[in-house]
Order: sequence, then structure tokens, then C-alpha cells
Amino acid sequence: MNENVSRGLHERASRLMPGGVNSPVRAFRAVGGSPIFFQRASGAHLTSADGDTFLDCVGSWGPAILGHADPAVIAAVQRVAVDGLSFGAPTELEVRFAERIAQLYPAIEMMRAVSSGTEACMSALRVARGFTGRDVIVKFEGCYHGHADALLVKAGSGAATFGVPDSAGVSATAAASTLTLPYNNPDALRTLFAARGKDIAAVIVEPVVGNMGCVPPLPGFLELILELCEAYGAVSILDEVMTGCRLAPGGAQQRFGLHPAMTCLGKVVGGGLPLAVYGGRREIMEKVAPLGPVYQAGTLSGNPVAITAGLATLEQLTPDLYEHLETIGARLEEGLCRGLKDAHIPGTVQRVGSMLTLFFVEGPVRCWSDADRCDRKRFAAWHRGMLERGIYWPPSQFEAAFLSRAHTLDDIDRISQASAEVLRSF
Ligand code: HOZ
Repeated sequence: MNENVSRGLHERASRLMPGGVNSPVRAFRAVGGSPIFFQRASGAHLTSADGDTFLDCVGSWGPAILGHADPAVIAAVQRVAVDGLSFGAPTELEVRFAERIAQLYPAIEMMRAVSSGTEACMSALRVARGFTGRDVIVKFEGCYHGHADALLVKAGSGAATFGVPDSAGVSATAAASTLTLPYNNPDALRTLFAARGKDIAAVIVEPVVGNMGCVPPLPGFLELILELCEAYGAVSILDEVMTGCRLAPGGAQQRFGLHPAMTCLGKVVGGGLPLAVYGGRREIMEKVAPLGPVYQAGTLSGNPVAITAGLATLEQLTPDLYEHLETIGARLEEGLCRGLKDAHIPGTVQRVGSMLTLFFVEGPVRCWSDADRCDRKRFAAWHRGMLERGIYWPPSQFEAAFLSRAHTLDDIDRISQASAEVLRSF
């Protein structure tokens, strides 16, 4: 692997961008070395600026469920782009997109398109506060819902990766109304509601956590959140930015049979372009301006090119796709576990569908304090070994890997073999 061009680019980038990147985890600080700069992606493969090809397990952190540069999505984007990139006015495309989302997510009776998952979660919280007239937000340690002030409290993803779960620059006032609980702990949730239930505006949760690595919910945990919210007049918000359209066309809520008050979507719904959605029960969403008093707006919201990429992706979310994702996901889980066992390395693989994490700690990992016990040094060495074998894995122990329609069984076996080889070398 030749990294000279990437290193040179990173040096130039570092003069102008913090860490030389536009999003922290990309900087490779958690795994050492300097980040690979990319030029092209196609199917399951990425080509670096150095001319190396990698088998990709990041999938742009989730959106690339069909594989990179899916021909139908690219063709649709090219067709629509010539008609104008942004109007700042409504289009028929947005109507078709909203109709499709409403079909896939019966709990979303009304919605807004925005440009990022951060924006979707931040707006959903504002609406929940406006609807309930209450301030308190409940989130779970290690869950990440974007970088809005009130949500950067005990956050996962990059915040966990760099050990700054409570960001500087967040005022005490912004953080004061955010209460955090351990994920998968029903007793803590019941106790909090018994004490503060009438103050709680919303509980926001990743239905399968991707941002402390992949952590599935224990049976009944999500149901309890929805039940308690309902009983106390609080708004339940499923943050399906990662899981939406990934675990099923209708996301985790379809997979687990849930009907939340509000939902946030991102990543897959935009097919690789900046697009996200928040929405939910009609009476809640009717609080949004111009119908109601909660303000939220955006010049690029509902951008026609992004909406087109989203629509062209949603059209391809067939049962075959999910069957394939389940098959390759299970095979990778099995292959990675075998590698750990054969090399006698303590670790566990957690997976739901096509999102998964190899944790360097004995499992199960049920919450942040479990994840926090991982051997980060070992992860960094493993990551480097995978990279040297042409596998591009998320450069943090606390992110999930994502598979796509473009991954073949041979690709999966190659990943498992590479992992086994690296683990044996420890
Ligand atoms: N925090 C994002 C995933 N959880 C990473 C985004 C990026 O670096 O592109």
C-alpha cells in the first residue's frame, strides 16, 4: 500500500481544516497513521488517491446500501441535475418522496425534509418541546444524534472515539435539560419517569445503536420507552438515521413492530446526497411553521437532486436486497467470530442485519460502560492490518461497519480471511 499522495494531501488539508478533515473520525486519530484520501468508488470498492483499491465496509457511514455509484441512482441524478440544482421552492419530486416515506413508515403521518441527520434530530427535539411545552430531553449514554448542543451530552460516535462525550462550547444551559441514562436499562428508565415523567418532553434513542459500535436493544427495551412516553405525555423519538431503510425498508420500527411518536431518517434516504427527514404524528408535526409556532427552515431542504437520489434508492429496497444483506451479514459475523476464536483473542461480534461491529472485549456489549472496556489499542492494530490487506473498515472501535448489495460472498470471505490473518499475527 502506497500512501504518499494521501499523506501529502493530508498535510495540505491539515493547514486549513481541523485534523485535515471535515468530520473528526475520518482523521484516523483513533487508529493512528494518516487518513486515506479517496478518488472514486464503485460497488463495494473504493479507489484511493494513491491508486490503491479497498474493499469498503464503511459505505459512507451508511448511505451506500446499494453499493457505491449505483447506475440507476447516478442516471437519475444526472437526468434531474440538468433541470437546475436548487430552486428554494417546492417541487413534485418532494411530494413523491414524502408519499413514499409515508408508505414505508406508517408512523410518519407528516414530515419535513432537511439536509443532515443532525438537523433532523435537532428539529425533532425542538418540535417535541414545542408540542409538550416541556424542556427535559432524555438520551442514552453512547447514543449519538448529531452535534446539536443539547445532544452532545455523553454522546457516542466521534465524541466517544476521542473521549470528549461532553463537548466544549456547549453551554451549561443547553446541556442542563438533557438527562442521560444507560442504554438497555429498563429499571433506570422507569425510575427516571417515576421521578421526572411530567417534565420530560422527549426520549430520543437509536433503536439499534450504531454509534458506540453496533448494540442491539434488549427485548422489550424500546417498547418500554414508547409505553412510558405515551403514559406520561412525552414524545418518543426513534433516531433511525442509521437504521432507517437499512434494517428493513421501514427501518428498525418495521423490523421490531414499533410505532413511535416521531422518527428521524437520514443516510440511506438520501442515497448518498445530503438529505434527511424528521416527522411523526400529525398533531405533533402540525406545530411546525407555518402551521404552528415551532420554527425550522432551510434553503437546501428538499433539494431536487438529493430527493431524486433518495427516490431512486428507495425504489430499489426490495425483499431480495434485505435477504442478501442478511446472508452476507451472518456470514461475516460467523467469519469474524471464527477468527477471534482461532486466535484466542477476547472479543465479540454484534450484528443486526447489515450493520455490525467487532468489539475487542468479551461480550455481550449492552451499553456504553460495556463498550468502553474495549481494547482500543488492539482495535487500532487490527484496523491497520485490515487496511494493509485492502479492507477499509471504520477507523474507530465505536462505529458500525455497513455492508451493501454490492458485497459478494467472496468479498465477505476475503474480509474474514484478512481479519483471521491479522488476529493470528497478534
Ligand atoms: N459520525 C459519523 C458516523 N457516526 C461519521 C461521519 C463522517 O465522518 O462522515
